Amino acid sequence: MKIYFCGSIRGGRELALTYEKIIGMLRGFGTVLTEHIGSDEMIHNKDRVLSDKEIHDRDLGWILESDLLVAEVTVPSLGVGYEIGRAIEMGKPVLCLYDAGSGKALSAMIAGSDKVEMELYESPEQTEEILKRYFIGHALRRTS
Ligand code: 6K6
Repeated sequence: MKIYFCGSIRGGRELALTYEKIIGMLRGFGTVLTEHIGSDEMIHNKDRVLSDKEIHDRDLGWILESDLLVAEVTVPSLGVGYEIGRAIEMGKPVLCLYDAGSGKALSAMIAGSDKVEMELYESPEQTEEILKRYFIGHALRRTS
């Protein structure tokens, strides 16, 4: 199972630690293609040498290659919104995680889309239960 995880980079890094925790949990369900999103150091070291076009083309290639996309959508990010839209176009399943206690507004284009599965959480630890439920359901849908 190849998982593409999305989280804000240039939109703001205040939830980087949450991304790191979610990526750690996702590793229990498959290969995370975008492990660097949880680490400021990796983003700077790995991508400092890449142009924006190279980052865009590489990331789209990974979305195409992935089995599903998991997006943390609390911090508004143009890149995350774009990736969700492109993944939907490609027919990929999309799970969105949103911190309901963050006080941040979620775009209607995500909250109102019936092409994404939206899950609200109030602490990063809660996402573990959400992911377990989602991946068990996903595996069942694939075998039925
Ligand atoms: C280093 C410092 C600032 O930017 C970088 C390197 N940039 C990126 N590296 C890897 N993935 C990226 C980069 N910029 C955007 N992305 C993709 O878009 C990721 O897969 C994220 O899910 C999403 C973040 O978009 P923004 O708009 O918040 O940057």
